[in-house]
Amino acid sequence: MWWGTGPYDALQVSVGDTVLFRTGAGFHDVATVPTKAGFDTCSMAGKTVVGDWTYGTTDVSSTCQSDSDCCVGATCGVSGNYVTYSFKAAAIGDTYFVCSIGNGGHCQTGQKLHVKVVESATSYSRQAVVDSLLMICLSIFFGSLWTL
Ligand SMILES: [Cu+2]
Repeated sequence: MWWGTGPYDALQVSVGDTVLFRTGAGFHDVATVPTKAGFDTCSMAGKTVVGDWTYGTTDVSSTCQSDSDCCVGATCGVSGNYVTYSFKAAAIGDTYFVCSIGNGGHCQTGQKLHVKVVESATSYSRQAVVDSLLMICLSIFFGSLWTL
């Protein structure tokens, strides 16, 4: 995900997937807002900054360093001249990512992304297997009725 040239369509991923944000070093941050309404209107109320860098550098900013929600573990990284933030889709649900720079100004230009986490593909295929087994059992059952 190139972070900076919105608008982006909502992105659907599976549990266990990772979404990697990559952006120009120190010109943008990565934050989340708690509601769809806040996302739609680019309201930064209740925002959580999850990745932030000193302006024009690949260094994690000092405010980020003293914030337990920001660049936790290995979530923030450097890739050449770019900085990265990786979001691990741990649970089903919606996360509303925005760039909060300019008190929502960057968000207004389309720098925001709705990530929808759905059940993992593996679970879906398991469900399909269960369904097809059920169909086989039913057809055996009905098949035996015909022979009675
Ligand atoms: Cu930005």
